Order: sequence, then structure tokens, then C-alpha cells
Amino acid sequence: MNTESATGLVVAAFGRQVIVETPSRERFNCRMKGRNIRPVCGDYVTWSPREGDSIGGIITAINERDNLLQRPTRRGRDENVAANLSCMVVVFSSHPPADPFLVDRYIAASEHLQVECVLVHNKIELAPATGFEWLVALEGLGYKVIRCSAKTGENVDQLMDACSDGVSILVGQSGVGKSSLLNAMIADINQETQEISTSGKFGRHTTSASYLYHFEEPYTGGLIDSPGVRDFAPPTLTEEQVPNGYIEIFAAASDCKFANCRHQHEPGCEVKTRVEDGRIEARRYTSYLQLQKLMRELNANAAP
Ligand SMILES: Nc1nc2c(ncn2[C@@H]2O[C@H](COP(=O)(O)OP(=O)(O)OP(=O)(O)O)[C@@H](O)[C@H]2O)c(=O)[nH]1
Ligand SMILES: [Mg+2]
Ligand SMILES: [Zn+2]
Repeated sequence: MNTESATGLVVAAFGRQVIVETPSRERFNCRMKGRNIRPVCGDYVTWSPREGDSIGGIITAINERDNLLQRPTRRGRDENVAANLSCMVVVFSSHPPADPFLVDRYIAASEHLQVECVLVHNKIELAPATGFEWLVALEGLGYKVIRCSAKTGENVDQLMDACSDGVSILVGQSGVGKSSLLNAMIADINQETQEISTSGKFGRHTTSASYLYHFEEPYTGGLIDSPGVRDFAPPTLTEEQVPNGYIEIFAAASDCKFANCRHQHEPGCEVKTRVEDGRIEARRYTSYLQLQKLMRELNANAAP
């Protein structure tokens, strides 16, 4: 075995256990050299194989990241979720019911990272799409919406076409069908799925760690399945950064009287004018105010 250092792709990272994949798709269980190296799924790392050792290799560095998806933890710090993404696939359904505010926050995170965002309404065979006016509004803003069913396979090809370049991540509440969509798109899911997904209370497979899978030929990209969430927010942002996550608010802001307008109580606020005349959806404005409030709290907690 060649023990020279090489570049590898992190396909799974749970705690200090990291699986690195070589360009020829061989996988090695690796440890990190030092506590400060904390790779996440999608990271490229410099590593060297360890011959005759119980572990397969040692990671010595994380290569420069194109981007890094983060989220705040309950303790007020930002944790790393995944790196080098080209698309966030936000999955929701009618069972469990979709939370448009959660979808907004994923969108805000994708705008912040400047990666594409695809909104996926899964389980469409279950119920007529009532109560999804918010989704039509988001579609009107230009976000790509796919309505599909992992169960029947309807429109799953659309999702595949939308996310088969680069690395995409499936995100959303637990039980909406992220892993099922992955299974529908990638036929030959390998052994690791079983190892990392634990049977939940109702005998259901709940994903407990992120894992990167490759599409089959001719597709070149990869797909990260991530554990379901109750809540999500972009990483700690300044008050000035929050409007960037809401494209229609960002677009109106240039016509506000004050350059530093936060679109709350300021006079001459174009955003509020557009909310009042319906050009900006009231729900999205409420969502913006909620995220602004959350970021104020996170920033206050982070202050020394
Ligand atoms: N009717 C229907 N059920 C589906 C569909 N997709 C997934 N399911 C079911 O929904 C349940 C949850 O699916 P999962 O794929 O495990 O959901 P998940 O989003 O990966 O959940 P977590 O791993 O907990 O985040 C399972 O019982 C699936 O069989 C669909 O399109 N239609
Ligand atoms: Mg899952
Ligand atoms: Zn304003």
C-alpha cells in the first residue's frame, strides 16, 4: 500500500469517526491528526493511509472549502453541517405537514452560501396540494419547485436532473422522505445506509448521520442524506446580512429612504410599502422579522 499523503473525499463524519474515499472509490476509516481538524461530509482532505493499523488512515488537513453549510446550536455556537455544496434540496410533505418558515430559513441559508436551492414537495400522491399557496409564492420568486413522490417515482427524474451536478444535500424535517428520495434516485445504496440509520420508535429508519452517495453513470454528482431536523436557521448573521436571505426584500431595500434600513419601523421603507400593497407576501415579511429577531438573540448571546 502506498502510504504517501493524498487527497480524499469525506463521505461520512460522525464525531471523531470519518470515512474518506479515494478517487477510485475505496473507503478508509480515518482519524484526525489533532483536535482542531474537524471534517464534515463533502470536505476534501489530505490524508495518508496507515498500513497494518486498526485504522485506515490519518487526516492531516482539510483542504480549502468552496463553501460551508453551518447552523447555530442551542448553545449559541455555529456547527458545521457539510462542505463544498452546489445545491440544497429542501424536502417537505403534507405528512408531516410542511412548515414554510423552516423552508424560508433553508432558502436564506442557500442565499447566504450562494448555492442553488431546490424546493421539493414529496409524497404528492397522498393528498391534493391544498394549503401550499406559500410554495406557489416562492415559485413566483424564481425558486425551482419539484412536486414528486418517492413512493410512486413520479417526477423523481426532475429532481435527479436538478441536482446531479456537483454535490447536493437533502435537508428538511424528519419523516418527509429524504432517504426515500435518495433510494429512488440511487438504486444501489451501499451497506453503510443500514449501519448509520437506526430504527426509530415506530420501526422507521431515521437517518442519524450525514452520508454522501454518488450518482451512477452518466451522472457525475453526489448527494448527501442528512438527519431530519425540528428547526433550522442559517449560521449567526449580522442584522445587515439577514435581508440577503430574502430576495424580494433585498430587491426592495435599494429604494428605502435610509441605506441602513432594517425594514421594521423606519420611515420611507420601501419593503413595508410593498408588504402593504401585497407585492411582498406578508408571510415572508413575518418570516424575515423572525429571523432578524433570532439573529439579534444569537448575536447578544455571542457577545462577551
Ligand atoms: N406515501 C408516501 N410515503 C413516503 C414517500 N416518501 C417517503 N415516504 C415514507 O415516509 C416515511 C419517512 O421516510 P424517510 O425517507 O425515512 O424520511 P426522512 O426524511 O429520511 O426522515 P429522517 O431520516 O428521520 O430525517 C417512510 O415511512 C417512507 O416510506 C412518498 O413519496 N409517499
Ligand atoms: Mg432519512
Ligand atoms: Zn426598509
